[in-house]
Amino acid sequence: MKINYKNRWDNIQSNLGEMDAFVSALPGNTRYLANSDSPPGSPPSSTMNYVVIPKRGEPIAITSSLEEHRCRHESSVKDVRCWTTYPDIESDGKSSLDVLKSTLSDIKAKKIFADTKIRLGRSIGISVSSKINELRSIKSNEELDRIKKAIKHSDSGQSFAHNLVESGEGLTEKEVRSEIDYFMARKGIQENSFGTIVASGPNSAHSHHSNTDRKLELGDPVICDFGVFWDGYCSDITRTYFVGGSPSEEWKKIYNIVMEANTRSTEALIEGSTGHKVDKAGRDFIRKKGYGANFVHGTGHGFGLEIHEYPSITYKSRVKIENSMAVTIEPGIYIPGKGGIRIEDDVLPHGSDPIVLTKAKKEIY
Ligand SMILES: [Mn+2]
Repeated sequence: MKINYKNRWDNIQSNLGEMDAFVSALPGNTRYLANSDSPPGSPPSSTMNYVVIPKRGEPIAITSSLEEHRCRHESSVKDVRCWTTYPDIESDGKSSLDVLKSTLSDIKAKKIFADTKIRLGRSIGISVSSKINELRSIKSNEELDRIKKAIKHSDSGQSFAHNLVESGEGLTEKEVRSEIDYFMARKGIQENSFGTIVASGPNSAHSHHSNTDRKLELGDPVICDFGVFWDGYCSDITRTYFVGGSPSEEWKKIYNIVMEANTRSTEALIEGSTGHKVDKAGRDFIRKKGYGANFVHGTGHGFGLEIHEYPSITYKSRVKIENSMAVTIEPGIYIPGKGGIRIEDDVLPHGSDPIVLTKAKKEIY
């Protein structure tokens, strides 16, 4: 199913009010408006510096000579304007800002919305608007199609990781990471959503660990947190496994507290609820079991074109939950010096029956 860019441009235009144009400069947003099928890469995070959506007429993309040909090939925007500092190359200006200024003058834009601050001088009134984040948070069927494919590959990566970790005594975190990444790369994924995290034993107490040469020991909890891009959209999943396959009674107890918190927050993800209530549902259970101080992060976040996007599901979040607002639910308990457990799913609000998109097994211990 093809992405309907015209729809996205129309939505932006109908939210312009008194403004003459919307200028997008953030990579997730330029991809949303002009090129969703390519993953962000690293670098560049987008082939375009700016996408301009005028009140009337066709959108304009601004790119550098380095990216021009790829941009013309991949972008849904037909009017591509190029900047370069090289005299041999035909261009519309010497910097992205030069080309943006001349473009805004061409379309006679005096007042604009932008997704971030841009230094345009005094002649143009600029207001920062986050409306595009809200539009992006509600996923269309075409987007969900891509997200589900990304999830399918990270699910199979998890079932690979499950076997590897349980029988992986003596392997280093980096070795486990490499095996998981290679397994998913061979399945034809575009790229990883972020650097795959394998955190073992005491290292699993750090919610965002960077992989080390530590060798997996029998009985260790091992947090495996990763995701992949498929046709420009990503997935994000965490499971915790135990080396040897049989955790101590204490770890088993903590594992099942996190499982229950995951279930409670997932069940609270209903249309019309709030981010706060979703966070509180799992957090209250963890607190009641005596681990309130060990759940050190928010419950989840939106994902799609980027691994972290609007909304965030935290204790302070006021966001109203809407159908098809794809988010993660990822409670965790971390005990400094000992280790941690995190169980993360990708979930889609759907009336009062949220749909858990991630299928990798978690009822394990
Ligand atoms: Mn996450």
